[in-house]
Amino acid sequence: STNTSTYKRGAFILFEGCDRTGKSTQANKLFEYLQIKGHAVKFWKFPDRTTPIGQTINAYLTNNQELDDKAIHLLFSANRWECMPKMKNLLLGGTTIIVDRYAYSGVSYSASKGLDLNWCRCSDIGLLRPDVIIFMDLSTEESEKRGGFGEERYEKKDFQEIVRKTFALLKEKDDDDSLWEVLDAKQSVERLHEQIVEISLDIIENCGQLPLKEG
Ligand code: DGP
Ligand code: NA
Ligand code: NA
Repeated sequence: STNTSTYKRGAFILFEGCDRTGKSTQANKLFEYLQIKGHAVKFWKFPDRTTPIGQTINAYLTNNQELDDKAIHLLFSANRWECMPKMKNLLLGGTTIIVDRYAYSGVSYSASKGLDLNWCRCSDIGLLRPDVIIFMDLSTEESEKRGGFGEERYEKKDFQEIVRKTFALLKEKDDDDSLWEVLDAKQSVERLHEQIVEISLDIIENCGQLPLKEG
């Protein structure tokens, strides 16, 4: 017999933030933690550079290909859309997904180049919504101290400064402000991990009763 009362979908846990804020480190640590504890969990990284669209994005980010700002924006968005069926199936099947970057990076990075913020949001309308956004917040001075930025297109101090402000604006404009967990990324790796585990276990425990959100 089916017992719907014990059915639980997976949680969609999203990490967002500027470059060099420790996002990927924490996302990976959380993934390993949940795996060891026996949770059904998958890790997802955007942009997913392995698909044909992702390969074009990679060529753009590594400065090997030029593309119009709006065209690359739409490719980043398409890269998320192409993953939706798989992500949706996993979540409905009870697997928690830890996602490193998503549409919030999409809007923040593109709007920071001067594209209209509301135009930037359009192509992501209808994507699955995360259950929580763990936002790793760090001043650009601090992130630069951490061994400096890399060689990729957006990894420049002045630009990162604007991206950080745009992320803050997105949080402010979000109707669902409770979705955002802003963490001070200056703390130690272990201290941050403890907070992230606590937040995530709570989300995993409680999101099961809620439908997946699209919008
Ligand atoms: P990462 O692999 O996390 O270092 O991301 C690569 C770079 O691309 C990083 O500087 C952030 C940026 N980025 C990630 N997603 C998007 C997006 O959807 N749109 C734009 N314009 N930039 C993005
Ligand atoms: Na990067
Ligand atoms: Na992306």
